[in-house]
Amino acid sequence: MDWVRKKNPLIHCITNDVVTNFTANGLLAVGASPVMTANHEEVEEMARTADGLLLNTGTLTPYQYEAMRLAAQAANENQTPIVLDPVAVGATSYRTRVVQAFLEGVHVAVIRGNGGEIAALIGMHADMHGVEGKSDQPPEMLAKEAANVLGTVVCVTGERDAVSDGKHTYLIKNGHVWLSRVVGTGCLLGAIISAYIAAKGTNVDLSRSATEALAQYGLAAEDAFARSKDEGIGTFQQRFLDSLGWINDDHCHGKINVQQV
Ligand code: ATP
Ligand code: TZP
Ligand code: MG
Ligand code: MG
Repeated sequence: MDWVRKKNPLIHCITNDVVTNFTANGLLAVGASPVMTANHEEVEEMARTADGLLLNTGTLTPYQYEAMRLAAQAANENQTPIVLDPVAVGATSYRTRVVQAFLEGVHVAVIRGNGGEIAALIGMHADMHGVEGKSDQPPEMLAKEAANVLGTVVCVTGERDAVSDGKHTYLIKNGHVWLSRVVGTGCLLGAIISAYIAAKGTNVDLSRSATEALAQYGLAAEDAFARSKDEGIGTFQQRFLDSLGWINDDHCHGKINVQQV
């Protein structure tokens, strides 16, 4: 996270009601500055000022959808990178329909979702259970297919994570299963990918920047588990924020489990 700490990017988040506080604290921990607003009177101005825009559909309403559209247009005009977390796409037809329509009008740099959400977004079979979702496809194949169909970098997360821009595909095995027992860890990951690519700049290979962000996030979770396994997931959540605050490139040396596939 050294790049993020050096640049202190401002990340404008239009995200869900469940994870707002956790996302803001996680962004601060890695050295970014969060700002949350969906107010139609100011979203365009805020998106123009920001270094990155995170859009998360977790508690999507028609008002918030319009805020996302306005902010995304301003971000596109300003070449500010957008990260989309299509939470629960595939769980209801409304979400699937509006997120697919949204992607026709704007360019997003990175999409991050679980296997079910990414599969549903491209019309493949998805096994959805509210915000949780799985695909029967291996993550690396799904990420590559979705990247080609959507023309963007795609991160598919779960037990193993995959990142693809359609040409280059990476498999990341860092992480811990306890991440799936704390709400908002997928949502925070989207925000941290946004901070990472905002800090590194869009001239740098986005799939590599996203891969690095995922691997370091996973390592922070491994570190947090080692320091909370005798306590439980409440302590794990706090230790995870601690680890995100400490993690740096030196700390990750030799522990990153990434392969190009
Ligand atoms: P879901 O709602 O289906 O849990 P999500 O949007 O919360 O999805 P996840 O796929 O859980 O997102 O990913 C969040 C983080 O948790 C990622 O860093 C991912 O690598 C990690 N993760 C999820 N499940 C596991 C697991 N079984 N083992 C290791 N890491 C995991
Ligand atoms: N309901 C709507 S959004 C949300 C819930 C439970 C949070 C989902 O968070 P994550 O990061 O996808 O687990
Ligand atoms: Mg989750
Ligand atoms: Mg999610």
